[in-house]
Amino acid sequence: MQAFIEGMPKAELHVHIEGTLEPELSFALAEKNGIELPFDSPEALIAAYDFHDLPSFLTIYYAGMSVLIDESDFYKLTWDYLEKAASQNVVYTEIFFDPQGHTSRGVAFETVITGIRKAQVDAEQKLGIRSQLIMCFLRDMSAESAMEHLQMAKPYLGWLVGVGLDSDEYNNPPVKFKDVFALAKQWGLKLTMHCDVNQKNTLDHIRQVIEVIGVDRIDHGVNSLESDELCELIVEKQLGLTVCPVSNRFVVQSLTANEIRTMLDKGMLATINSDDPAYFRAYMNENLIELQQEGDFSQSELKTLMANAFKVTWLPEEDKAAYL
Ligand code: ES4
Ligand code: ZN
Repeated sequence: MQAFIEGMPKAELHVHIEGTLEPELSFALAEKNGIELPFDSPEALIAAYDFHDLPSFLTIYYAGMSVLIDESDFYKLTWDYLEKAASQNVVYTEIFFDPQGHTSRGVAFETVITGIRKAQVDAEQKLGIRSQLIMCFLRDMSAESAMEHLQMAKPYLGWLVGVGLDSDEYNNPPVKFKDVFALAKQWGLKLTMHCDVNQKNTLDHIRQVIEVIGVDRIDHGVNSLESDELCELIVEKQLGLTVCPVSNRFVVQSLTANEIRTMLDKGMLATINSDDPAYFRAYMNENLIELQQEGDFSQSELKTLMANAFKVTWLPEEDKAAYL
């Protein structure tokens, strides 16, 4: 089964590039940039990963970004992720980035997006892994800040396939960003938003992303199973759900294997993803292997999960067909 999983051509649709920052690279960049880390070694840094909910994770995740300063840092971060993903037979990936996590520290938008883009182009040429970029807004910052960042992205629209919404969901509903997402849609960008697992007002948020924002996909969205009506809407609209099993374990102490199987049984387009693989210590293969073990998934179910991912990618239809 492990060999089957490792050998499958895979697509990943929910991975935060800042969440792929490995402790070893953190140390190398800290040294290069003259930044002092409050740990003696990469191992000590990993030992300090103490996540039990979204806020406790996000604190560590944002602190980790402090070593990313110049274009070459964003290049190396992205290159290393793409190299790792390619080594796991990921043939296509849609990558999130959080520009506000960098501009708020004085790093220019252009520095961030150019470093990421150059690595994407090189990785496609040299490693054969194709990728597209999704700009996320931090939902615990203002709608005005999100709008400013959307405007900053205007000269780079050709490098973006869509926009997303991440960070702390508490008291930050999707509708807060209605105008920002409406403009992004007008500009031809695809839309997705996080509806993280077990957040306050989670069913309201899922309803908002579908009915008010009009998203093309939902990130996580596991709690939709609590409402037959929302499940039916998700099936009817053929919305992909980018579920992240190992990430879920930090919030609900489960890889949500039962929920993922229920989604498949209902005809919902569930997909499997790594979210923040360096922090959660699990890339695509590890997510799939652990999920298979928890839920005793068959090869046919795993194939369905991966076919779902290719179906709901934001590739042109004719390119999608090549993978299905
Ligand atoms: C995230 Cl797991 C998770 N949830 C919300 N926002 C995020 N950004 C990076 N990882
Ligand atoms: Zn995420």
